[in-house]
Amino acid sequence: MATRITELPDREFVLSGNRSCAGCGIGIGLRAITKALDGRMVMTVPASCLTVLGGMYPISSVSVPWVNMAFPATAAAASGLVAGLRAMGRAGEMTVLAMAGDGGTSDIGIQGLSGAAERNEDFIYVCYDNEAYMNTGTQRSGLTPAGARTTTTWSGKRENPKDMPRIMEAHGIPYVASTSAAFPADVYDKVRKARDIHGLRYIHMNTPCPSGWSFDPKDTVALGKMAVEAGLVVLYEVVDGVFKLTGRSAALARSGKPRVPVADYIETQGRFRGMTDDAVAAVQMWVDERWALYVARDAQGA
Ligand SMILES: Cc1ncc(C[n+]2csc(CCOP(=O)(O)OP(=O)(O)O)c2C)c(N)n1
Ligand code: SF4
Ligand SMILES: [Mg+2]
Repeated sequence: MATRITELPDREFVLSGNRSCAGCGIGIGLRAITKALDGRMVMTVPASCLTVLGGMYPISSVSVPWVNMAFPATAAAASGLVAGLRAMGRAGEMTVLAMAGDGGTSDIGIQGLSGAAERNEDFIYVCYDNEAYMNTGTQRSGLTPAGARTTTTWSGKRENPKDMPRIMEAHGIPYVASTSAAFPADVYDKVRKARDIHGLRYIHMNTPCPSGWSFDPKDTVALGKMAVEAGLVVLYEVVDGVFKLTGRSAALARSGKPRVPVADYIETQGRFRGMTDDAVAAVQMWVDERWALYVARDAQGA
């Protein structure tokens, strides 16, 4: 049964007073992840906003072991941590967690991740997706949505984002999931399930970013939820090739009620300012096609 948010363990591994911006979605997601692993873990993290959240040596705001890694090398570092624990006879003692941003995952880190997935290395990889290179001041990544203005897409990005979970699925790994930091209990349940599976487990987590998306920090959770209501972010998991919608996305599909229009979501954020009606309609069509595919896969379990 799905965990309720009030049932999440009280123990905190992400401490207060960290250096991320107010309202950052990453901390919300990381709290749920560390709770799901009971802190029995070692993390590796590349250059990103997550390293800022973690803090600079000798100060850390996260009370689990953490290895900072070069930008493209997260999955290679995680593979090394797994091999090291195995060599020490300590492989069963803790989970190796690789956690990287959308740029560090879908662009610069994809070769190491693909290699690790091909070898089915025994770690969990979480891509937290704030939809741009935020740590360096908001440049577009392969996961930035169409229409979003960044410092490298002044008039709005033209391309739709890559489907990173499907790329990972194509590697035939045992577990792939899509979640959102706006639903911490959904994050918790997916990491908990992944913890007990061996091999490479990939979890894609949407993390709203008030600074880069240009919205009021108090609205992080509301906007994250709205993205799910619009079908822009879909909650699902694929266990040994079997696809299932989960949580709010499953309820939405079963209700048959209309999704929130993409235009309403776009209106909430400064990054989409100036998007033409045609560009919004194109994104709506893209979302509708993907949603139909998800619903069909859910019905087939494939
Ligand atoms: C090889 C290399 N190129 C560029 C950088 C500069 N850099 C550091 S963090 C970062 C952005 C990371 O973006 P993402 O992975 O999406 O994480 P976010 O900052 O959004 O959390 C960049 C470009 C670097 N550290 N190393
Ligand atoms: S720029 Fe965005 S992702 Fe980075 S710390 Fe600030 S709110 Fe979080
Ligand atoms: Mg990013």
